Amino acid sequence: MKAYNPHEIEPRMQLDWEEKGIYSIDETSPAPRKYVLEMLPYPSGDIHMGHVSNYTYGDLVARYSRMKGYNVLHPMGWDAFGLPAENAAIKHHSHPAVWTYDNIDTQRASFKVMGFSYDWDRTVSTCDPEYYRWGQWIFLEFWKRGLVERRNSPVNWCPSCNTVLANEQVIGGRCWRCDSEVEKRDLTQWYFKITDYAQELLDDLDKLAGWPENVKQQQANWIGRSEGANVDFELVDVDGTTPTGEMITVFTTRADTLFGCSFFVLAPEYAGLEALVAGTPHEQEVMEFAEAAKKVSAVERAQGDREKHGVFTGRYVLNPVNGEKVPIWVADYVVADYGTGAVMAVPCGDERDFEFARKYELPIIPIILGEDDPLFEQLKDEKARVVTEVDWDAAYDAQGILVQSGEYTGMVGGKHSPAEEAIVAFLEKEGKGKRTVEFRLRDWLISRQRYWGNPIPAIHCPKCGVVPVPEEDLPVRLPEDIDLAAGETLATHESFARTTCPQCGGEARRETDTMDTFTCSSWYYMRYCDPHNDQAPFSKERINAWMPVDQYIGGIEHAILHLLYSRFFTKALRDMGMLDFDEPFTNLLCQGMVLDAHGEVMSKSKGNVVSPEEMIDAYGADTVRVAMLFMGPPDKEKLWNENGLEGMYKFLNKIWRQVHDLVGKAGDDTYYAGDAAAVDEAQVQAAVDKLLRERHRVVGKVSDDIERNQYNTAVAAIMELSNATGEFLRKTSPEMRTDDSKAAEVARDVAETICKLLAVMAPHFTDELWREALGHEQSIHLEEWPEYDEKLAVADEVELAVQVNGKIKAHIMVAADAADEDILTIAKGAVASALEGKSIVKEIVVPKRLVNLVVK
Ligand code: ANZ
Ligand code: ZN
Repeated sequence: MKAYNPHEIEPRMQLDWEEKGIYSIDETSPAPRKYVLEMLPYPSGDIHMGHVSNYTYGDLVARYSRMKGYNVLHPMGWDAFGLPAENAAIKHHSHPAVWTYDNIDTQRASFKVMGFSYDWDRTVSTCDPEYYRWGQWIFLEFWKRGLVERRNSPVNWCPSCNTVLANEQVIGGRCWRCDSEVEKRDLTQWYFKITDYAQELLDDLDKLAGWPENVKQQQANWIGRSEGANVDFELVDVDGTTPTGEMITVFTTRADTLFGCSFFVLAPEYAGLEALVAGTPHEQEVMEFAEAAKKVSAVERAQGDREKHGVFTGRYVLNPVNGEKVPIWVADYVVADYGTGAVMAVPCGDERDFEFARKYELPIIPIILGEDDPLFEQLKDEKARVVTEVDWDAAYDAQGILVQSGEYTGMVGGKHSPAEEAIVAFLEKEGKGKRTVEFRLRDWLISRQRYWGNPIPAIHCPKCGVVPVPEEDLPVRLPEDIDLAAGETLATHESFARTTCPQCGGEARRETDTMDTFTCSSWYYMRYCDPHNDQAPFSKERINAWMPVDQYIGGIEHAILHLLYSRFFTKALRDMGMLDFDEPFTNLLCQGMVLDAHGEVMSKSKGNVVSPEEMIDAYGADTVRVAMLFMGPPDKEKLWNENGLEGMYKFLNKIWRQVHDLVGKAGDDTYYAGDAAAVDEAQVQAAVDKLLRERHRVVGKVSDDIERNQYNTAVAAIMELSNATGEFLRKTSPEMRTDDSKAAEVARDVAETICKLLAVMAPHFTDELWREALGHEQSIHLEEWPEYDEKLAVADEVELAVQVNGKIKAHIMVAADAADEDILTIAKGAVASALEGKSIVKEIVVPKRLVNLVVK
């Protein structure tokens, strides 16, 4: 038997697969289709462990699906626009395209070395004009349908990336990419109206049974639907005496708490703020405060634990339920673009208001109580306000009973409570309020002030305004001659920016912003269905045939951004009549991070990055793949451990030897150490039966584990089959495995089965065994997944009584053909407590009846 040599086998197999095109798709195949997709990588250069795990999982699913008889679409591409390319180009005085395509070449080569089964003919690089052309086309279609808007508003600006960011790209007040603190700037920008789909994006989460709960929860929170009411408070004049007739509206989910409103808060950006304080003694202080507070990002304002700051404006509004005068403050915990940017503060019921009231010594009026509150007995029938302070250390934000609330006293209050409904009904009747629904989701800001992105196809004409680029002029190509290092931008690139107006023919300027790269990754998976189409982004027929994606695999960091945007694109394109489904990804697997051996995130700065290339050099790609699969459930974090690799290499070597031995090709490496002449027929029969049983059980287990995305236990089950194989090999001679006996038949079947099960994990290794050791002509990757018979997987079981000194102490179930030593082990375990401190002097096994242990 020749030794296992991955370094010789792997490149040879890769070449063979490519020459025979075994992973290319046949669109005409009548087989049922399956679309297996991994999130496309950013071409950052070398591959890292996250790539190895993500793509190993996806490749397993694709290979398994093919063996199960599906026509599988399993493509790969590159999310190729973005800032790193631009920054690298500036640093090296080169061009982003050069850096990007170099890196794509490197990564493609690495993926080939890993043996991933992609149809390379379907590759999409988002920076390719043949791709981004259709991104521009989709932009224009969105525009026609009112899904594109250009507007001026305060936007997130990253001073280090020199560009604006979408809300989704601001994480904890910082830039998602470079971690710099994000500033607010007033700018005119382009938006996709994702909010038009807020309700459907929320509702359809219910259709996604194959998505992890936590991802759906994060999306639901991000969309953030709130049912409540807009309530009008009338402004009092500057002297604080006369109502002005002018209203300030708040959004509240808790109209039931109106009787406890002790102050009123505006966001620092509130549009009417300046007019409110103009010419008053408070003007300077308020405007200075507002200026400083604008720097606090929306995300930070939403964080409950941040210290809050505010100032009194000197003005008042009137509470619509009781006519009370309420002081108006401005504070940094109110978000400008949620609701109306104004809040009725109820410190007894809202934690943020509570903290603010404590800090600035504003009244905390108890108007809703739990029945176990010490104040409850005293106030439960109290309609008037008699208590205006509490000694609580937190707000009461649960359901409770209203007190000191006029005619509503005694009603159940809380979100969606009877009291809330009654008070909103009253306000609506009085014309002081209106039921409404608020979403936290904001429109998607898609314009970026960067070169390396998809140009927005618009033209600014001094006469006609903002005009779309005509479809026949697409794509608007990025100019190649740009000197980014010298500070040149699209806006300063005159030959790009200067153009003529498609409507009036007059002199005009191109839009020089590019689109957020997330627009490119919102539909790449659609293009894979029809990648060479030059008439449309894709044909309806092709896309309906392949989509939705059956299994999508990628990082949890995309739980909101990419997945939400893709869902929006799908719905918008559906409404344009381009496709016939509502959701792009039926099943989603979010892989857990691969951490170092100490549980730390791998990073260049920490110097703890493990290089997949080095591991492949040492052990071959197959070992790396199976070791990765074995490390743990794919959706959990995994600690990378070098020993796992060594162990897996040994395991593959063991399988190599066993498969050869099973078909009598191990030569001197055979496991058999016995004397063929002195064979015990019954023992051989038992070994054959047991191996056959294991074979069926393990195929069942591995199939089931793969269907449930539990690849680590699938590997473990194959190890169990290997153990049973070892036992069998020790008891049967090579001759017995090559004649026409039952033993030989089972041996060959098990050899083929092991190879097939492992084929989805270690594709080169198994293909070599399949052809070289098992003598097949064709690649194993054209074979079918092994069948199994559940009935053969379980041994007949019998019940045995277990006696200790003649007294029955337990009953056990054992396989009908279990060996005495196995029965004794199980029996001793079952009566362990009766054996404690005793020594066994005699062990008796009466087959199929009982076990008796004599102890002293
Ligand atoms: C009075 C009240 C009393 C409130 C109470 C809550 C509890 P969700 O559920 O997230 O929609 N709010 C409204 N607009 C705001 C803004 N622009 N910035 C910060 N907070 C704002 O939250 C709705 C509640 O958040 C609203 O209901 C309002 O406070 C506050 F016991 O009104 B509530
Ligand atoms: Zn014009």
